[in-house]
Amino acid sequence: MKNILFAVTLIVSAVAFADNNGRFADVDADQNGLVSLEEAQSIASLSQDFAALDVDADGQLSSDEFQQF
Ligand SMILES: [Ca+2]
Ligand SMILES: [Ca+2]
Repeated sequence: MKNILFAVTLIVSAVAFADNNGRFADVDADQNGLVSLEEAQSIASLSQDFAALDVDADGQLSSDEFQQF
């Protein structure tokens, strides 16, 4: 039973990761490879976490910074 739960957890994590990767291109509306605060507004929780995610504080999220979301 525990093994099944573990497998389900792995699958859910993998799906969540793939979803996040796909989302970067969606959120990056002008496709410049960076997510601005304005672009981040399309996801409420992303705009809330924006300052924390923007590690180098340049006002843009790189794909690396976005992966932490
Ligand atoms: Ca952009
Ligand atoms: Ca940044």
